[in-house]
Amino acid sequence: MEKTWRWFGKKDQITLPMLRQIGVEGIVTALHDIPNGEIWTLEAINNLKWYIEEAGLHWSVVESLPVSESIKYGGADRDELIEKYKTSIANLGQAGIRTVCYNFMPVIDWVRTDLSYPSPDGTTSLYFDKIKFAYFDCHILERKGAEKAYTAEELEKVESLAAMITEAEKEALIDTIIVKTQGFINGNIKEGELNPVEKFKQLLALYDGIDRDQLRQNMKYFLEQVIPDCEKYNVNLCVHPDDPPFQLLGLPRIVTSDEDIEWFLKAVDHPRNGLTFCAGSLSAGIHNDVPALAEKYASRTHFIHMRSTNVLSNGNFIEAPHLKGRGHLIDLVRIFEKANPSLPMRVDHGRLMLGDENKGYNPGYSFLGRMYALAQLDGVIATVDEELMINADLKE
Ligand code: DNO
Repeated sequence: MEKTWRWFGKKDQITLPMLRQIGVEGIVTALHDIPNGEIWTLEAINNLKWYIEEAGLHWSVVESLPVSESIKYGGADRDELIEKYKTSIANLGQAGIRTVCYNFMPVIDWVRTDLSYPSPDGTTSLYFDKIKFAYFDCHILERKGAEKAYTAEELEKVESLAAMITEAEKEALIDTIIVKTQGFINGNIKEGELNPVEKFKQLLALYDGIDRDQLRQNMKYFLEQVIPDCEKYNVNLCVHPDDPPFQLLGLPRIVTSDEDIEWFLKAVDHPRNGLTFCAGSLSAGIHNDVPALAEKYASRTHFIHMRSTNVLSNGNFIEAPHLKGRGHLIDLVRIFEKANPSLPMRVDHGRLMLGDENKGYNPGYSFLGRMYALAQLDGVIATVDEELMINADLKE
């Protein structure tokens, strides 16, 4: 595997020279300053590419080239936006950047309710609490019909929470779910948005009447137009699974399971149409057997996210230490090293440890926590490579 790292551009306090010191080989980044839906010009791409190369690294993967909301729900301007997307793909291909990650999640990208959930060892990690999320859905968004998504027992717990939650806790929950986790990844709601809940409700309304089938058709429509350009410009396009991989807030989510993955790969059956194998996202769905999915889809995987979770009996999930939990990352290294030892891989979502918590990193993207996980994975990769007798030349 190529060891890559998600770097948030020139403003990232974790600098490229720091990354070289810890054994990172390739960079995963995006043109974060370009508004969603606008063209990535060759000039802007090359500027960042050369900056990375001057530090002795290379730009391995784009994460993400965001797919505008209108392409997902099928708005009137979707063809125009797809044309712009195609131009960005062509420019990336011309600059020699071969792997582009995106997602097809309506309105909201990844979802967590806590950004620093304490572990007994003193580190903290990200957490999803189903009751807090249901409270957000039923009491903050006041979504019509929301109660149908939860059991009577869960709704009872939601009411108990509603009776004791403070205003400050409520604000923090809103900030976590729709602002802090979304802004830094070019999401719909940015830091500083004055009325995030109202904005969020308007976005949800765009999907009224759009079910899983319709969203699938819209994804197919998008892929049918974009994949020929990926072929022409030698770009691997790889969708990120929905995180978490289940339905939320009445929105359709269509990259959640074996059946879903098989569907979109067949919808446009071309090697350029592939998957970002995010072990963390997939493992948060109790229906997913992560190593089995890796075996099945290794040949259509273009990029790997190494992360793991544990799903609790009450429906909550927690980010597990990287070598534990439902992700089974050791098995995944074996599977992917055998399939293609040059696949780009990044560790995802480190814990906050040893002072990370005071640095203001983007949620999930600590320095020491991620470096620790990378070192763990590095050891596993070296061991597996020896087992498989993969030599250094093969990894060129
Ligand atoms: C969160 C990330 C996601 C991911 C996008 C890819 O930490 O895993 O935001 O980058 O979904 O499009």
